Amino acid sequence: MVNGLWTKECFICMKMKNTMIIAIVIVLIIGFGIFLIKDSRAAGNSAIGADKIQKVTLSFKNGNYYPQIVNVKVNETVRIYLDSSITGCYRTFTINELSVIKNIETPADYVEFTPTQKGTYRFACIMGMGTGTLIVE
Ligand SMILES: [Cu+2]
Repeated sequence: MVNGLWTKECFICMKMKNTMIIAIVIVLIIGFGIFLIKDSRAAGNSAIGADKIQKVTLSFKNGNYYPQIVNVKVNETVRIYLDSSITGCYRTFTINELSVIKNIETPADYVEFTPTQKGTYRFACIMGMGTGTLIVE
């Protein structure tokens, strides 16, 4: 009788152990799945970071480019967009010292360059009416 009860308890005990193992396996699978999703997202982010394009959009405010000061990092590609508030000759964007000159025809268009030296550069429209400062750090 006592022996029989013990066997029964042990059977329940074994069942519980199996349930625990299954539960642990499920938790591990879910955990691994989350890890994979996070890992793929991280890979996506690093891919975006890998091309390191510094995107800047200028607009028109108080008769000039806005913002007036643009800060960028050295040796990383800079891409400058001009939004739809910028019109006329202000769309022909120049940075003489960096040999940048481009008529940026639409807000989707841009001019791209990579500053290789730290410093302060003047950007301007082709006629020099609109101006601003590019700080390369
Ligand atoms: Cu101008």
